[in-house]
Amino acid sequence: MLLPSSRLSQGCPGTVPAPTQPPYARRTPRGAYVRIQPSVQEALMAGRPVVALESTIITHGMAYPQNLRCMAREVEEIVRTNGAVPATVGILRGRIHVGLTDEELEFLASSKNVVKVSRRDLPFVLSQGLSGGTTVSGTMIAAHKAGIPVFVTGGIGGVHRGGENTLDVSADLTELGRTPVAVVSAGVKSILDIGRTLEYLETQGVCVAAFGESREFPAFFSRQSGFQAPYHVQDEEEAAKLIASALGLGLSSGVLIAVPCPEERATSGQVIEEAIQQALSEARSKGITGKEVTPFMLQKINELTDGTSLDSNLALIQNNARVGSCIAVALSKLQK
Ligand code: PSU
Ligand code: MN
Repeated sequence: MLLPSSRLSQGCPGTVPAPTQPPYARRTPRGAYVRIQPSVQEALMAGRPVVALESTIITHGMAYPQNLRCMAREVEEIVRTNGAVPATVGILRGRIHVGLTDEELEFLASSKNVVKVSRRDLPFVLSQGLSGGTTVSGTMIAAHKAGIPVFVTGGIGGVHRGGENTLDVSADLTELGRTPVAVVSAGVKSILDIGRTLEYLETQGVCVAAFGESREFPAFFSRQSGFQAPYHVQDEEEAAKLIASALGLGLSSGVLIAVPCPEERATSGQVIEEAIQQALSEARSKGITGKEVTPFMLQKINELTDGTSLDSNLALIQNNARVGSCIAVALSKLQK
C-alpha cells in the first residue's frame, strides 16, 4: 500500500523522528579528528588537483632513511612537478593529518613504534592519541573525508595465498568496495593470490582498469601476472573520464587504476617467485600472521633479491606518482 506523501514525511504516528546522527557523534566536531594542511585545503577550495599519498609504505614498507629520502619526499616532489598538490596522509598523536610537513614526515619515517592503521585500527589509535602510518584502506577514508578523489600508492593489499583457508584478505579490498576514491597502483604483489584478488574486487563492485598499452593486470615488481584486468584505459584522459563517471553516478565504491612498473626497472617474475617461496616458508615457520605478514614479506624479498625488488618498488611508486598526478590534473579539468 502506498502512504500519502504527507504521512511519509511525518513518519508513523507516535514515533519520534530519528536523529540524523547519534548523540555521541554530534558532540565532537569532525575537525577534532581530521586536520587538513592549509596548502591542501586552499587547493581543494580552488578546485586545483590534489593527490593523496599513503604512509604505511613509509612506516612499515621500507627502512629509514630510504623511506624518507628516496621515497616520501621524492614522490611529493614528482606530484608537484606534474601540476598537483601532494597530501600525504598519516596519524599524529591521535589526529588524522591530510598533508604533512617535512618534520612530520621525518617523524613518521624514523619512528619505530608507530601503528599500521587500516579502517579497523582507527578508533583505537585516535582515542589513545597514538601515531601511525595509514594503509590504502586508512588513507582512502581520510582522502574521501577531505574531498580528494585521486590517491597514489605502490601496491594495494589483496587476498593472501591460502586466503581461502586463512581468510587473510586485506581490508583494502572492502574499502575499495565502500569508499569512492580512485586508487592508482602497480596492481598487487605476487606474494598475494592475484586471481582471487581480482575475483574479490569484482564482488566488491570495484571498477579495475589497466593503464597504458596492455590489458594485463600488473604484478607490482613485474609487469606480467598472467591475469587480464577487466578494463583498460590508454591514457590519463581516459582514466579521468572513467573516474568522473563513477563519481558522477554517485557510486559509493572506488576505482582501481593499475599501472605497470617501468620496463627497465621491473624485476623478472621468476626471481620474485623464488624469493616469495622462501619468504613464505620463513613466515610460516616463524608464525607470522595478520598485519605483520605484508611488511615481513616485503623486507625478506628485498633481502633475498639483494635490493633488486626495492629498486623496482621505488621505480613503480615514482611512476605511479607521475601517472596519478596527470590523472588528477585531467580530472580537475573535466570537473571545471
Ligand atoms: N605494498 C607495498 N608496501 C606497503 C604496502 C603494500 O609495497 O607498505 C602496504 C599498503 O599500505 C597496503 C598494506 O595498504 O600494505 C596492506 O596490508 P595488509 O596486507 O596487511 O592489508
Ligand atoms: Mn591481512
